[in-house]
Amino acid sequence: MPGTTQHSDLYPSRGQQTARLTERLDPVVYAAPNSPGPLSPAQVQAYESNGFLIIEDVFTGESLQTLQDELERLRLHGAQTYPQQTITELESGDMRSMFQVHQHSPVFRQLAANPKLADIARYLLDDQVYIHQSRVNYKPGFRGQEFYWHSDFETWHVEDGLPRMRTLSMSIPLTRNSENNGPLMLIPGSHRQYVVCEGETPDNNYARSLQKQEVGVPGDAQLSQLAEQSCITAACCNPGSVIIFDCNVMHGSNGNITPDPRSNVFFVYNAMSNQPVAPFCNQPPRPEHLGSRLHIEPV
Ligand code: 6CS
Ligand code: FE
Repeated sequence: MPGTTQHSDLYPSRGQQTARLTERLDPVVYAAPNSPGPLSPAQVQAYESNGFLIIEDVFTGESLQTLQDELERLRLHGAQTYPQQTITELESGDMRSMFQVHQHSPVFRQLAANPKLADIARYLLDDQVYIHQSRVNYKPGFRGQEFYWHSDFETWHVEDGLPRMRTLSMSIPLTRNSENNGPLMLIPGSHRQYVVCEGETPDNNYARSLQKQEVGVPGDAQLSQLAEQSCITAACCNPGSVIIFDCNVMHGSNGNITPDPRSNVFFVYNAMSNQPVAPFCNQPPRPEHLGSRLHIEPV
């Protein structure tokens, strides 16, 4: 039962912990070796060793236009209807993120369940999947702020109570993600190590962390270690491509001072067998729109 029993913490972080790298205890690809599925063996191999995979131009033409129209509709009208789910930029007040789009946007709800995406998630996690979190990140032009380096799993484990690494994200660019407008940057291979972070989780941390994350981010020494082991990669791609990344890969993105927004829609697929328990910090769980606990239905 979520929130009622104590569960052993396989990935302690924050609180009394000191910053360090530890080993990942969970598989990356849960599918049986060489089992047939929606990805080629080379794609599975690339995902397993890098912790991410980019599939170019999955959505094009009219289907892409529908997604781009929905992005704009939510940007213009979403904040009035869904104020709780709307995150603005700290300084400019522009729209930064809109959460829970798989619940309140029919277009994005359909996209999350599209077999082109969901079949890959089911294959890699070897389970039925549901959406733990969804959001649009607008990364507006001129004054869009960065997302500092982090592992998503660290936050979803500590603040939301996801017990194991059996979770992945799909980010679908809806504008061109270029080298200039703050594309997602990843450290290949970093998903094999868990970065233990320092610091207490403040009350209502999410109210601040979604504008500027300061807790649950790697120390300078740990980030340097990871970056020395491989080469930071920028996921530059066309709108309609799909960036699939493991829940524990180290990633972040720079600010956007170009006139062109870098806008992506983002779904977090979690294995049905990995549903949240009580958070691994002394805080109540975050609200439903940041991490599903009540609405857990296989897509
Ligand atoms: O809070 C979350 O769920 C996500 N957002 C941020 C800024 N960091 C952790 C995680 O990716
Ligand atoms: Fe992230």
